[in-house]
Amino acid sequence: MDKFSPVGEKEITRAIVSEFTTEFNEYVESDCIIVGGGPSGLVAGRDIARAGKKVVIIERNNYLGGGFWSGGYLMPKVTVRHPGEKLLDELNVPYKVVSEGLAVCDAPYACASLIAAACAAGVRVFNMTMLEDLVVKEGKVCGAVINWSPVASLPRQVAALDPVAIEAPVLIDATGHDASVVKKLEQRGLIKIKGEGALWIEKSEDLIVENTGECFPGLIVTGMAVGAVYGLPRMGPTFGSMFLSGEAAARVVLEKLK
Ligand code: 48H
Repeated sequence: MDKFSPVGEKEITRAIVSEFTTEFNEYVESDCIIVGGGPSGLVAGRDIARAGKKVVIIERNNYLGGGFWSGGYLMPKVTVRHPGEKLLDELNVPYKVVSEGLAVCDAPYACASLIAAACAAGVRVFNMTMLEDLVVKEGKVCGAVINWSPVASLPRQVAALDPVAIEAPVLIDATGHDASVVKKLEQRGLIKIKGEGALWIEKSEDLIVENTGECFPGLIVTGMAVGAVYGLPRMGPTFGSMFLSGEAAARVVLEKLK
């Protein structure tokens, strides 16, 4: 049996610290910052990175995927209404067509495949990192103020820590129901959020995709955050519009970066 190499504590610590700081330094300035690593943010990131752009996902949890892991209820199956299954085809995720226009697949399989596709495309991920505020200059969003997630739960007197700013000409709010990024603008009276509407599956998904776009100069909104901003009906446990909204957000970003 092969023995492990004699590498010890200090080499491991240096490997992590130097790799992270080099990468972080490089991504202090990106083409696009995506806040939220759920399905819409991952799809958007994948497509933007595939176009050769420098894109970073800021995710407050230690895992990516958001609500995609659990799919629907406490039953890890994801439903996708047509044409959302095209993404499953691209990712080679097996699914079953259970009725006309409705596919079902395993949530962990689909979520893991999407994360792998985003990473393979070149998306950088800063997890355990949360958006605290925005950089807004002359009426345009042009950066994110971030901090490590555990800092948020520390008492103020313990953690009198200054946040960290990173820059990009365009940001995406992919924070789901919370619309946390747009909320930062609302807190300053720069925008008004309508709040998510009640469930209406047949209406919801087309509206989410149609309304995906720039909601404030420099800020694109995608996924469930679109519903929260514009007061659109929600769709419950079905995910096709999250994929299509992520694709639409990427198209808007790439157009702006031209
Ligand atoms: C860093 C943050 C912050 C922050 C939040 O909820 P998500 O999965 O979002 P979407 O829009 O890609 O997908 C929504 C889908 O999961 C869903 O809930 C559906 C389809 N619901 C329908 C219905 O009717 O209920 O992911 C958002 C991600 C999460 O991972 C959060 O942890 C993260 O954003 N996040 N990350 N800083 N301030 N706020």
